[in-house]
Amino acid sequence: GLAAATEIFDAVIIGAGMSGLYQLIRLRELGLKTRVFEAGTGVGGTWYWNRYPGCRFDSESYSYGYSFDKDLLKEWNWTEHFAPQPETERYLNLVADKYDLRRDIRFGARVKAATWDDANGTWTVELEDGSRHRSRYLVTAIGVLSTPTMPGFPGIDDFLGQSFHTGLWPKEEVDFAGKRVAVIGTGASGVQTIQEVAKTAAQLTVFQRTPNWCAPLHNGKIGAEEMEEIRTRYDAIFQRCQETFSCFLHTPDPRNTFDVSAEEREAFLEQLYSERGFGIWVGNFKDMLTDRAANEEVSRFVAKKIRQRVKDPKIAELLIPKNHGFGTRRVPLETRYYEVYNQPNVTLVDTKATTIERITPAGLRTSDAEYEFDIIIYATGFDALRGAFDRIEFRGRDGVTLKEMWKDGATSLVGMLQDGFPNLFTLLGPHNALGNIPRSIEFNVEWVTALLRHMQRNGMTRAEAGPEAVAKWMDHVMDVARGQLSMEVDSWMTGVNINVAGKQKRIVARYTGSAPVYRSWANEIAERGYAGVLLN
Ligand code: NA7
Repeated sequence: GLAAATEIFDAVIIGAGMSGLYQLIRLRELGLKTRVFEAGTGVGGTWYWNRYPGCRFDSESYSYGYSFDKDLLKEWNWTEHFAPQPETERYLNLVADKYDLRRDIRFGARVKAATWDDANGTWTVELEDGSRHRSRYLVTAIGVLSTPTMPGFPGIDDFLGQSFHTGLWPKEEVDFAGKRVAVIGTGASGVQTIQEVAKTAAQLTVFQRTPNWCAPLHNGKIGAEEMEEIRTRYDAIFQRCQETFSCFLHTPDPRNTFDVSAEEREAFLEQLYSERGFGIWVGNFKDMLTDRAANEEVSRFVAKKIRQRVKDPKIAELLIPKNHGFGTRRVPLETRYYEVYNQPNVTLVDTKATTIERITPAGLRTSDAEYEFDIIIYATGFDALRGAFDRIEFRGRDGVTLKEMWKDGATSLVGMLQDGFPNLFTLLGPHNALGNIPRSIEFNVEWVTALLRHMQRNGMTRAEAGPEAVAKWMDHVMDVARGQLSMEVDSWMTGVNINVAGKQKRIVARYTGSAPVYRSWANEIAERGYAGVLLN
């Protein structure tokens, strides 16, 4: 009960990743007494947990950092076009130092439950250590890909070697030299891990169930001079991120695939394939992700590249997706990933043909072979989007849990407010613009901050999404998803995770519209005095 609650805050933020840190900075400006609860022992969220070899983002570094602090932009140097995890973790630690954020963060504090007390107008937040904390406002900054999932193979705990999930990688260095290593999973994390581990492992066996369409990252170092030049362009860079479809520097080409001659098309695709970053995915012909024939054309081009890069034609065919088109799932960006399969120390196992039956003390067993390993790496992904919410018991105004309310798919008002859950602000909550995520993080944090400022000024203490506004927003979410080829494919983007009970069916799990349209919805609500938000 409330009597047991020891501390009362104006606001509690769950998570000290990129969202939580920035939200803390903004809430301090409002004069709110704020406490952040963070499960890890340091700041960084995604960039704290994902320390696996080769981990980096696929956004251009200079488009990824915070844009709100001009001095920070002057002071910080990115050393690669796509910074590796240690650099981004260092960056977020610098932010925490600069703003002296750690004094308001409690580390090693995992939130278990949060219950709204309607009589008092407060949340009671319960940690796994049993402690309870009361707060008027509750902000979730718990990430979109932050709940790692393990496969359901029997015997996982019997393995006598070392095993790791990419999203829960230890801080200690893991040495692969001379080791027999298995990687299970070939999503973005698996691809980055594989290309790194292949450099030193004695033997690397990759267990692939579904191949993904990967494309070259074309990373490179940023020297002092280039960094100075980039710095002069920051305003334009961040301006561009506000204008593009998914907040990357790349935006769809205004032409349709078949508007141009076959030669022109080939030349354009060659150019995209040779350029840095996500251009080939989000800067391609504008009909590439909605028109089947257009998509097949691009898929054919990328398949040709894979066949050129992989020497053994049988392995090349295994690496080419057959049941989904290019870009209909997240495109992993790679650095010599396909060439890894030309190395004598690397083997590819197709687990659709020969399924993994169990993990054994010595390694693993498939339907046709027995393998021995020193290290097994699970690159098996996350219970994405809703997963981070499902593992905390949020109980709202009517005693209903968020998990119950969302059982057939999450709902919200612009991803940030919930009907029946007063004063719960869900940063990057369901159906938010994703893409180059920090841009949406800044937008979300600033939107929530503006709402709280509005409430302060008007003597209000309660905000909740109104049901009609939620219904209208969700209609829009469903509308924009129609006609997207990605909706026909199983992936975390369509809410499918074979390792999680009840998540086998495709749903509209993410917002498929553009970030500018997303922002215009949220901005319009604010501009109309928070129309559709119940305030008092
Ligand atoms: P992903 O993209 O969800 O990839 C997970 C991979 O693990 C994928 O290849 C899965 O195959 C495979 N997997 C998962 N469970 C199993 C089982 N039980 N057996 C065999 N293979 C399995 O996760 P990532 O961490 O790579 O990336 C997540 C996002 O983080 C990424 O999109 C970036 O935006 C950042 P499947 O495809 O399901 O057949």
